[in-house]
Order: sequence, then structure tokens, then C-alpha cells
Amino acid sequence: MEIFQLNKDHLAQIKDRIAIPNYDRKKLKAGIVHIGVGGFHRSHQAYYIHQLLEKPGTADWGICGMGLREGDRRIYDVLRKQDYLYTLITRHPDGRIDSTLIGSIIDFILAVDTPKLAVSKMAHPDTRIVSLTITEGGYNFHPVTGAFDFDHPDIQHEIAHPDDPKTVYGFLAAALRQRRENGLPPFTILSCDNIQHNGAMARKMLLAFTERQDPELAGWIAQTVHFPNTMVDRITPVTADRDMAYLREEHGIADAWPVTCEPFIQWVVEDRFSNGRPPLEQLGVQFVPDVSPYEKMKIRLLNAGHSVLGIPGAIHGHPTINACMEDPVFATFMRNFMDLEATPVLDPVEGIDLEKYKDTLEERFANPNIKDSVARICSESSAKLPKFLLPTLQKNLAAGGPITYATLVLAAWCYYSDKQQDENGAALEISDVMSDELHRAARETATDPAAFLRQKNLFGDLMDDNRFMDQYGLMIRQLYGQKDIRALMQSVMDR
Ligand code: CS2
Repeated sequence: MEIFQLNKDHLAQIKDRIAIPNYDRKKLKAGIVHIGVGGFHRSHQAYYIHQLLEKPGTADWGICGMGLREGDRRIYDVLRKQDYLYTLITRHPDGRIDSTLIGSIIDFILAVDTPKLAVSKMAHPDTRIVSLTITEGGYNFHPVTGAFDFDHPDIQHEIAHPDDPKTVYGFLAAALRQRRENGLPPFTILSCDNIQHNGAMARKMLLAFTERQDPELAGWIAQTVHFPNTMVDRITPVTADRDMAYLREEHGIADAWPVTCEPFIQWVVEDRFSNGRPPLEQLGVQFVPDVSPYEKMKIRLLNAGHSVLGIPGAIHGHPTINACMEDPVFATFMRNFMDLEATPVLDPVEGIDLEKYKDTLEERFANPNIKDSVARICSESSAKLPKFLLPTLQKNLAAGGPITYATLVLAAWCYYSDKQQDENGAALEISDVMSDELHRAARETATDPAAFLRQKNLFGDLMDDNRFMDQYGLMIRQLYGQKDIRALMQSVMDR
């Protein structure tokens, strides 16, 4: 089979091999500027928008990608060469694979190279939404106080030089200032990051920043800009060589950076927009007055469930989440955590049967074709575990509920940060902005079993709870003594 480089000039040649966009990309306007074009944006929002653009009358809602960091250069280079086209490979549990060419991204600006162009794009009358997937770290809040971190050198620079933006806040402020001066309505700021109250967080941070930089602008933002909260969901593993190979072999397409994902997709959004929105309800996006019950459910079951498998899984030497699910000890441990500890302290969610939701999670995690690495799940655990796992633990401590599953995971995280190897002696692939601090704290465990917990920025006052400390001490002793996480998991379930 002849191999075609993916770009617009080859669409005619590949249209019989793969589903291609049915809309005229040249006629689209960029109604959305998206900051942070990673795999997740491409499997989720860009896919929803792609499906929308296949319907008539929706040409205002194309996406212009934007990267604010040097690290975005690679995706920028790849997508530009492909006319911003890429393949989404959906892998079903039964082995079925759907591959679709996604055409909803129609432009990409690398703001590190062309900051003025980036600002004027966001300030353009066509732009009605600026959406974000910038990860937890991108929000620039202080881990202990939750307040905006003014000490960051780029932030200091932007406050003194509003015309030379560096961070997301500098860019958003510069663009909103231009819109205001030009008499244009603001855009909506739509956070799609996996953090609770993501819109409220973006609002609080942008207002703190602009109050320092330009108080008048801050007042206008407070009055006119909407920041809907959203809950986003689709498991999207890191793209692997097998994905590129599959497209070449199966479809004769050379795509330098496709995205693989699971079939499941969900997006729950608060219906508050500053300047119109795409009719995504046609595609099953749920518009609701308040997303908090949905995000709480997802973070405490799905994301926490991932970590409950991932941290012990890394220690045991399971490479992927589905490998963990094939191990009955891990699978039962995870379900028990959800049933016994997480669910009893969750509020009911309208229209959702939590038992069914958890059954679906088990099926999703077990999908043998997704091969989501435990290394991805364990990355940035310092940002994840305090948000995903601690609320369940704290609620159970307050209510006298069970705590052993969550406690085991924290003890395992300490062991993982200390040893940095799995039980077979293989080095762990650890990626965490706090990895040095975590390692330093965990290393003291041999002489001070509670050393890891002294990181108050992560654990708050957890150490003051005697019931927790007894359990934690027991787990640490067993883990460091036996060096067999799987046996420890089994013993927790046998109690
Ligand atoms: C994962 C998420 O990063 C993680 O720890 O739990 O990336 C998860 O796959 C997504 O939130 C699914 O929507």
C-alpha cells in the first residue's frame, strides 16, 4: 500500500481508507482559541467540535490551537506540517478500532515566537471562547494557601510589562484589554482541566492577577467574563510508536502524532457563556446549572481509582492500568476502595446510578487495548493525590468511616518516592515537579516513620489524627518489612 503523508493535499487519496472531515475547512472561522493542545484536548474537545462541524450551520466554531511554552513547539511543528490534521484512534475493548481524521483545529499559534499575534488572535471578533487545558501547575496557585502566587518571575515581569505577556494570565489580560478598548464583548474562559471548580479557579486567579496589573480591567472582567465550570472525561494514554505503525500499516497514512483514546467520552458544562456557545448539546454534552456533584464523583472515583491502582501497580511492576485490572488482587482492591471508602462519603448525583458508574469504570480501566501506563497515572502525584484521594480519607476520618484502603495508597506513595524502584529493582519512571522534595521527605522514613506526612503543603494536619497515624504506621512497617505490596493489599482485604 502506498503511504501518504497526512496533509490537506492528500485527502483525496486517503478518503477511501479513513473517515475524513465532511466540511470545508477553508470556510471555518476560529470561534475558539484553545491553549494547551495535548492529547487530551485532541481526543475530547477537538473531537466534539469536529463532530459539530459535520453538521450544517456550525462553521463559526473552528479551533485555533495555541501554545504558550517552549515545550509546545513539538506539537506545533507536527501539526503545522499536517495542516493541523491528525488521526484519532479509538480502541474498543473487543479489539475494534475506529480511526477518524479530525479537522476541527484550523490554525495554531506558538505564542513564545509570536506573542503579539497570539494576543490579537484572542482579541479578534471571531474568537468567542478561550478554552484551557494547562494542567494544575498552569493555574499558578500557592499549594498551601490556594492564593495566587505573585512570586513567580514571569508574573512579576507581566505585572510590570503588560505588553509583554508570558503566562496564560498575561495573555488573557492583554487580549481582554484589547477587546475592551475595541468595544468588543469578552470571550468566555472555559477551563477543561481536571481540577475541581476549574472555572472558579481560573476566575479567582485571573482577577487576582489583573487587580495588580490593571485594576480597571479587573473590574470589567469581574462584571462581564463568564468562567463556566466543567467536568471532562476521556481516558487518553500517551501516544505510542504502535499507534503510528498501525496507521501506516492499516491505512497507509503517515501521521507523526496521532491520538489514541477509549470509546467513552463525557463533558458536563455549566451553561454560562459571555459571547455565545456551540450547540454541543446536539452531541450529548450535558449543560447543567452546577457541575460540582459530577466533578466530585469523577475525581473521587475515576481519578482516585486510577491512583489506587497506579501507585501500588508501579511498585509491584505492573506496566499498565489494564495489567493491574487483570490482577484480581488489584481489581478487587480498587473496587473495594470505591465501594467501602469513596462512595459512602459522596453525595448522590442526579441522573446517575453510582453502582453502574463504577461498573463502567471497571470496564474502562480493564480495556486491554488502551494500555495506559501507570507512569502516566503516577505523574504529578503531588498535584493529584491531595485532590483525588485526601477528601475521601478526611471525610471518613471525620465520620468514623473505614480508612485502610486510602491509607495504604499513601504509605505506598511514600515507599514509591523513597525507593524509586519497583519490587524487582527496576527504576521507576517518576515525573513530578515535587519529586526531589518527595524523595527527600520519604528517605527519612527509616528513622522517622511519619517523615513523609510532615509535608504539610500536601497533607495538611493529617498527622494530628491518631486513628490515621496508627494505620499508616502499621502499613509503613509492613511495606518496608515484607517488601510485598500485593500481599499487603490482600491482607487489608482479609481483615
Ligand atoms: C488520570 C486522568 O492523570 C490521571 O491520573 O486519572 O488523566 C484520567 O485518565 C482522565 O481524567 C480521564 O478523563
